[in-house]
Amino acid sequence: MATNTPPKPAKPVQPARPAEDDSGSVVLERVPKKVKPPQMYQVVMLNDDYTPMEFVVVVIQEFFNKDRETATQIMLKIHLDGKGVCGVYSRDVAATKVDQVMEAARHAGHPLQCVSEPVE
Ligand code: TYC
Repeated sequence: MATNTPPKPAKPVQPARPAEDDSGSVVLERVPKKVKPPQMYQVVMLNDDYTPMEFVVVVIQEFFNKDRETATQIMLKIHLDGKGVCGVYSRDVAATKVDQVMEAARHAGHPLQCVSEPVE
């Protein structure tokens, strides 16, 4: 899926359900909340024929906090496979990474593209 996927609407909080205690009084039982971990998003970089390899390596090092060795491996995977995951983040952080990469590429005059997509 592409970058600007709207967040899923939050489910309503689980209501307390009415019940009766031993004396017949109506009481509200606490229902345990079902808490799920937040949806995570992977930042995927796409290959193109024009962006220099060195630029991609530096971008991956700078914005995804990878050492040069790891950044080079990720860049080569993108170059060979057409795309590759640079990191996995919460929705807002992933969107910020995409913006940072796209702005750096635009500023340098390279066509490098990057998207975020929900992790399955
Ligand atoms: N294919 C580019 C080249 O040969 C290098 C490249 C790698 C570009 C990864 C983009 O996301 C990318 N110069």
